[in-house]
Amino acid sequence: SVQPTRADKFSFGLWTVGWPARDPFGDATRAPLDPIEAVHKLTELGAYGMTFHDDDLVPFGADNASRDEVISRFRKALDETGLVVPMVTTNLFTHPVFKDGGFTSNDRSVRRYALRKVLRNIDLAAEIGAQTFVMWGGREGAEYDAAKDVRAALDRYREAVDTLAQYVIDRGYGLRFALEPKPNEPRGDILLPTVGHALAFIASLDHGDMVGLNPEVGHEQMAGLNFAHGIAQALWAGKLFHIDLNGQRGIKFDQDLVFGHGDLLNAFALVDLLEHGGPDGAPAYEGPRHFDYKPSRTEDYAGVWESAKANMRMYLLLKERTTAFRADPEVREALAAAKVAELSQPTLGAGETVADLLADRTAWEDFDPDAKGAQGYGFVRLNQLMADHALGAR
Ligand code: 3MF
Ligand code: MG
Ligand code: MG
Ligand code: MG
Repeated sequence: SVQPTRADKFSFGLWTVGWPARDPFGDATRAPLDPIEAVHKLTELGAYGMTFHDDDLVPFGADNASRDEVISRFRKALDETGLVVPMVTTNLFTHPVFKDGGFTSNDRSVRRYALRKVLRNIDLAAEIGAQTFVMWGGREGAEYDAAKDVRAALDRYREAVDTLAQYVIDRGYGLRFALEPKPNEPRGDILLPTVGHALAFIASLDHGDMVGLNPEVGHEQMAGLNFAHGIAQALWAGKLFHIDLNGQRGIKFDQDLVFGHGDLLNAFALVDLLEHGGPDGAPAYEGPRHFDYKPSRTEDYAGVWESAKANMRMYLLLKERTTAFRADPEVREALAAAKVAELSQPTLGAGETVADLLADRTAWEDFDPDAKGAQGYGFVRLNQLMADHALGAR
């Protein structure tokens, strides 16, 4: 069915449906959205969760009394609806104090303040029952090469993440961290620009076991990269802790379109991987299906809720189509002809040594590279079958 239910684990950032549509060239086109209304509306539409930045819920600089009041009002709405908060994230990018970064600002006092802000937010995340704490370092970067010592910045980034992870251990919180890569925007160049850069960074941490990724469709596609490939590598590394689903049309500014409204075939491949890429065709990812999109600036609130529905509908349509794709006997035959499963077979035999390989005449002396070079792989036929299924033609 393409009717969303809680079992689908759809979640939305409060900053997505709540985006008043201010952009660098124009004013807001929508009035602010009350977080309580967002909780009720998203529940009605079939979502199971909502996520937020500290400052989405409690305005930056609010005093303790008003902070407590906002949070208790919000918790009441969660209790009434049963909506959960699987993830909380942190805003180290809006206030001018973070214009040169939070964890990696050249100014040490700003770095200390950023850590304090995040520690406070981690307490809230644990209190509200989140499992994942996402960190997107949108201001951790530079425009000018001489202005940033990138190796020192990575040292400070590592120091910050390890410090926060140690705090989570000391407090006994069950939280895990997920870093969100992005190549640029708002900084000219952001640190940890892609899934691959972030994986290499995580491998250098003291508490790397508690730290994974929150990759976003558009962030990889902004750099011309294949998102489904990035997710496959994150899964391969055991680091897909969370995901930001949305749409992007090629290498340009961060569009944050509805999921599937950008590169539809890559979205098909992604849902196929998430839903059927585990052992024996089981899902490869069990976490929230989280949307981080922006309802376009042209939309009023009716359009906002239509776009929220569109995200879930696109995901469920693709889930349905990928299930049909996997069940189609002709697809199975085309996959076999393309030797897709043969790649899972180790290149050396069980117990085979390099000496054995050197002694195997079929691997070299009797191997006919010209004959093998002439063979067709049938990949285009396979891709057309995928396109047929994506278009509902089979
Ligand atoms: C920016 C983003 C961010 C992150 C968020 C952490 C404002 O392009 O994607 O959204 O997703 O800060 O979840
Ligand atoms: Mg984004
Ligand atoms: Mg985006
Ligand atoms: Mg995001």
